[in-house]
Amino acid sequence: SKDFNWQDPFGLDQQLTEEERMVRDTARQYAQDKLQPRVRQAFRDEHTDLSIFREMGELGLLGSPLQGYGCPGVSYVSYGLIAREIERVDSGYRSMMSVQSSLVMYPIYAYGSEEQKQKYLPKLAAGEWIGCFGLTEPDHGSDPGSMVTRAKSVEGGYSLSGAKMWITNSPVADVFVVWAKDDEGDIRGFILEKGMDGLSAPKIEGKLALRASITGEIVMDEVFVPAENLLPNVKGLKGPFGCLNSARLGISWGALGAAEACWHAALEYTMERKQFNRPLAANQLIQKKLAIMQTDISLGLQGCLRASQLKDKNELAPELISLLKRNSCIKALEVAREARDMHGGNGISDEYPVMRHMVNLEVVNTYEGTQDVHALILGRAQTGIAAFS
Ligand code: TGC
Ligand code: FAD
Repeated sequence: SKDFNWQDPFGLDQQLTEEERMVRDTARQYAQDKLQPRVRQAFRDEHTDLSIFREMGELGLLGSPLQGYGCPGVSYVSYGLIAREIERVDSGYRSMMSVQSSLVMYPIYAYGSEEQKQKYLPKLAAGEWIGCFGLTEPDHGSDPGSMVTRAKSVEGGYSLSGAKMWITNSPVADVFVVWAKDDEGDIRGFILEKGMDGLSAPKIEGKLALRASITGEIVMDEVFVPAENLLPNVKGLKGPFGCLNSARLGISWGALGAAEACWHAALEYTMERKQFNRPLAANQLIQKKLAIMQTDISLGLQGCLRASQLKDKNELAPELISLLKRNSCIKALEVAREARDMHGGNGISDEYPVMRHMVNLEVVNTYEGTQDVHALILGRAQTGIAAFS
């Protein structure tokens, strides 16, 4: 009989290419050596460490699946493996990476002019510039198609007015990819830059989760945006959704990375901790919880691998991304809550990672489409009926 690897029941490792394993090892080493030691204090102080963008840039972790313009051009499997390793430490760090990669660099790469690509991508890839993505508005979250931000045609370009809400990185961003409706009512993408007249990005205070990643608004009061800053090659909601297809795939891997951290912490803790004169892990109830964690995580990762391989062949349907994003978030939250419970009183302390992961995963479950919105996308695919509209 073959050996059973309890940490990797499906042998995910053997299904990766040499390059994917190398990328995974680079990301893991960076995350464990450089991010893990900083996260507790960063979360406590609500501190976003901007040097992380540079460090990630140097290792090729920003815009990693893009080709050229200073990007490494690795597979989407590798992109997912990076997200998993970073989020094993903290969902906020993965957020910084995935917004920059999938929501800022990708739209410039996929919909931008040659001049835009040359101007922005190398600096974003190096982490010299920080980017943010403005789709959500105060009154339009799950339904971005109803956005009210306007791009009025004016001499030489556009005048943008409106507000975006809950925007990762915005208070520290140099580059803002903003979605707004033009005079015809079509959604278009614009590249704004820090310092433009009428543009501000106040920080949102009082976040109880994702505290290592800064979040803000984008307020635009007749910001003049030159015509050359319009993303020329896309129109309509498929613009922002095209970016979300990559970001959501990364989140599917990432959330399971956070879940793995919680599972392993729960195992270690219950092996060490004794009650009633024996390790907690000797109890059937505890072992069953560990088995459920192992099952949900390993099945989920196998799904992510399959989807990313399809993405690498350009054969991935957005509905499968919805299925995985939703499943990973739900399962990761369940794992984190159980792991928190298994740590007893210690579980609420930041000496242990479980409660931080648990509250972070509440955000991950909400952004990039809530679990119920993804359920409705899957419901529509089965019934042909769009229940949200
Ligand atoms: P719907 O009628 O379904 O579609 C409108 C147009 O968009 C196209 N489309 C897609 N294209 C590419 N990929 C996809 N996944 C697409 N989904 C839709 C569609 O083909 C259509 O094109 P066309 O040419 O026919 O016009 O649009 P709807 O308004 O009915 O959409 C409903 C719904 C619920 C599916 C959608 O609005 C939705 O997904 N809502 C969730 C909003 C969301 O995910 N927001 C994310 C904000 S960004 C963020 O959270 C970043 S956090 C990152 C971090 O910090 O890590
Ligand atoms: P709502 O849409 O008001 O939803 C509230 C509840 O109602 C949810 O449970 C939802 O599932 C449910 N609901 C909504 N519609 C329906 C329906 N038709 N049927 C049944 N239930 C429904 N956005 C960006 O553009 N860029 C970013 O960088 C970004 N970063 C973020 C970072 C953080 C920390 C957070 C918290 C959010 C971020 N977001 C970002 C915004 C995020 O995408 C939205 O919060 C999310 O899409 C949900 O929108 P909402 O908050 O307006 O909730």
